[in-house]
Amino acid sequence: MNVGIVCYASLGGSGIVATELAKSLAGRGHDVHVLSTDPPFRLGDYQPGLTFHRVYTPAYPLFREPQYVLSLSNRIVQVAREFSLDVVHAHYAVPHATAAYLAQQILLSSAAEHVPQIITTLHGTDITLVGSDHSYAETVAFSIDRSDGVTAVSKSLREDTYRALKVRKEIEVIPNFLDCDVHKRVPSAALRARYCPAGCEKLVIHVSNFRPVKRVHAVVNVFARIAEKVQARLLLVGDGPDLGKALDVAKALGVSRHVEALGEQDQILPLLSVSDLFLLPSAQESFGLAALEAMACEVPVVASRVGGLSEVIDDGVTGFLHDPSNLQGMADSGLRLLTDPELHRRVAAEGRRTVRERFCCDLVVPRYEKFYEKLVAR
Ligand code: GMT
Repeated sequence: MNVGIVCYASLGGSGIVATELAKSLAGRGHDVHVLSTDPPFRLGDYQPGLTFHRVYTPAYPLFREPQYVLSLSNRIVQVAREFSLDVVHAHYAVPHATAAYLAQQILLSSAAEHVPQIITTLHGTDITLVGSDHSYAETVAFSIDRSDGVTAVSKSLREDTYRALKVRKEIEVIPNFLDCDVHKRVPSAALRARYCPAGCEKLVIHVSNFRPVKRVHAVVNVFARIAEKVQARLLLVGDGPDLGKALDVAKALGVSRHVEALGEQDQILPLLSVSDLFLLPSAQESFGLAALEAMACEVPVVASRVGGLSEVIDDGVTGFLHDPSNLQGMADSGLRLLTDPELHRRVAAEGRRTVRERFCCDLVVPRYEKFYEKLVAR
């Protein structure tokens, strides 16, 4: 099949999933075309069957507003015509579902020989934060409804979509996934010693884009409670508007010297692999790809019981979930994991097993293929 994949290039779950899907589909013999403003950071080296198409949005001095929807639709039309796309798969509804729908209408009105089916995958904040905003909701709901096929990354997100938007379209749940051959623990004593030197016993980690929804202040707060009982260090991986706030909280709680901010990193497997505990106290999380990556590396996760996280983490078995406001509960679960080696071993192993049994690309990508085939055959 000839597949167009539209995604954001910036660090973020939807771009990662879209890129991994593109690579996996190309590996399975499809002709895959990724459309984005920049090469997504996980696109990696040349791979046969995988082509990147940059979306340019020219500036004009009279416009204060970037015209991304227009330039993206235009690029989809060009790529669809040139490569006879069977499917255009828009990751993140805002505004990708709208641009894809517009491109399809342009192709239909020009009596193009080949008009692709439009698939939209809902990722989370495109519904829960951005898409349901009063300023966008009508257009987003319309564009989702007009997609030929719609998927969501969790049951929770599917329900949120029906609740938050006037969407009637059937939504199929296809969970996020990882390449399990790549996403696994790769221990390194030297790296461990670098981040957890003499005097440090345990390494706690948080990876995100440091936006308010991630509640990074809560990460530091939970860590400070853990650090009262265990000699631990906290690695903050990623960057975003709330990083400064997190470091301020660390200072206020007297744990600054135990906290290290590493900024954005495109190689997180080595960092996860030397860690003992992952904290994810988000306000909302439609899936929690970061938690899945940690579990794949045998790092137990303590997270909020919100959104789709309970579809990824089996509370008490593959990690621990708490109400977002229950920071002491999160700290207690973290301490249990860090001080009980048998519990840690069991939860880490169960987490890894869950990833292997339910979330590996060889299990999930064929579900996307089937979804495409069903639509293309109509
Ligand atoms: O919040 C992010 O990390 C970015 C956002 C995105 O779309 O890039 O993440 C959402 O999509 C991810 C991939 O499907 C999910 O794993 C995240 O849970 C989801 N984020 C939220 O719902 C807050």
